[in-house]
Amino acid sequence: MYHAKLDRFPNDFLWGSASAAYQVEGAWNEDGKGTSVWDNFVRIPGKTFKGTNGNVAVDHYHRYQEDVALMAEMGLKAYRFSVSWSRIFPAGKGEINEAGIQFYENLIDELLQHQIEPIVTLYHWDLPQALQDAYGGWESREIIQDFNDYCVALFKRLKDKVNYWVTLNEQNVFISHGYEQASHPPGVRDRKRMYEANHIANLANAKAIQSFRQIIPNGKIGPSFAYGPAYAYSSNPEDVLAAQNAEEFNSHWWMDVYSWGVYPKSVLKYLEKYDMAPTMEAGDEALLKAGKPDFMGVNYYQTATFTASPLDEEFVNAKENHDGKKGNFVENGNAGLFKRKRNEALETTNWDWEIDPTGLRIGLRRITSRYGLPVLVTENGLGEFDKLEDNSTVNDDYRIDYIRKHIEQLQAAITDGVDLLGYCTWSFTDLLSWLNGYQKRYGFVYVDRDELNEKELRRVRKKSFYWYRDVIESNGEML
Ligand code: BGP
Repeated sequence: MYHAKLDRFPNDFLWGSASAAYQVEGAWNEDGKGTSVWDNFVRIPGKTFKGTNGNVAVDHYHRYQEDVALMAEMGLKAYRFSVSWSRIFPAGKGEINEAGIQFYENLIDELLQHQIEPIVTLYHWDLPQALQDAYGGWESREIIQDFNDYCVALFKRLKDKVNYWVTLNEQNVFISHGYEQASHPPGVRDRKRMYEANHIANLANAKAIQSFRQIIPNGKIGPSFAYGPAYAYSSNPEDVLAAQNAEEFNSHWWMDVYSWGVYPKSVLKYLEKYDMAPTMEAGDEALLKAGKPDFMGVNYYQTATFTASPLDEEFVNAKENHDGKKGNFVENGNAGLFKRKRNEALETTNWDWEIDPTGLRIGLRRITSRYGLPVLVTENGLGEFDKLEDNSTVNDDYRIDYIRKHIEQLQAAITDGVDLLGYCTWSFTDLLSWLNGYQKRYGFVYVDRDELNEKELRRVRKKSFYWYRDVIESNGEML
């Protein structure tokens, strides 16, 4: 669809930026915080790039006022951040840790004073270790009640201050990395357990939304889904079918449940055949159906391109690129369903992520036609090496170019009819990339630290900082 003239961004469009507790806060054991599964996982040798961890991260916990002042200077309209469950309930449940909740209240007050809309993510992967130990975390139905109690505590405390809430960040990522690839906690490789844990996470998500309706009836809530729209490698119908398989297994499997409370039929039938289907108990379907979100949160980084894969195909384990040395792509997939190929039409980042602004529009369109829900882009951005020049600036024209092209596609999507609430870049300041250390940078604000040396953690405005400020000020006119 080409348009002679594009619609404008709505006047209340949420120009934002995002982060997650473990990646920015630091203060991992301060003010009564309990240990999270990530606090421990990063200590296992070989799990993260150069053994990096978030003990100090970028020290947002102590420097939030300075960071919010920078957001205000930029004119940011919204800031998405996550609450660390083990700050609120150090053992995952029980008594509220007042000092922990106070930190978030202070942060929110600071944002509101500067007219920045807080978008609160309830779960961005840092599960209290106590719940992992007590009953295996996401593998037990006990977590549904505990997650609900934690969410309700936050809803009640923050209901007059926070309108926008995100339930689970990238359930598809933390579940598949945690239980299939073993690259996130709890480091399991077992697909049957993965589908069980995923079903329990779906129930927890739905229950939290159900509670939200009672406590904050006028607020907005939804999950953040890591959506990588599937493309066919060629027009060969076998490839088209492989892409459809990938879309159903990798995306509809989650988004259908969020939106409609049902699993896609063909995937469910396949899992039943291989004895991997999740256990459905009485009441599950009703609960899933009661958890309909107000919007689909979308974290978008790239599309994925697929070709057919025969039943007897064998895949080598995909070699992950965590050091920024380009050219590591290895074909991988699911025998009998699909095989992922490099899309030669697209450039990649140094971490081998394909750069595809049009894919964002395609994804937003697919969500709009299939689910009819408003969309909030909760993450999008470029992870790259940055160079601090003259100790005072970073000329990150590549990041400006990346974000500009994605914003252009947002505007086209709005013109196509997508109901878009806002756009949060990943990220505001530089931060810890879970498995890639500190050298893979995403921010508008450079943080002067490296993998092993925290230095002074000085904040430096990058060129993209001033550029995004102008974008916001002109409501997307000046790109
Ligand atoms: C998403 C996560 C973010 C962030 C981002 C960039 O999957 O929600 O927390 O990390 O990806 O990924 P990475 O840090 O691996 O480059």
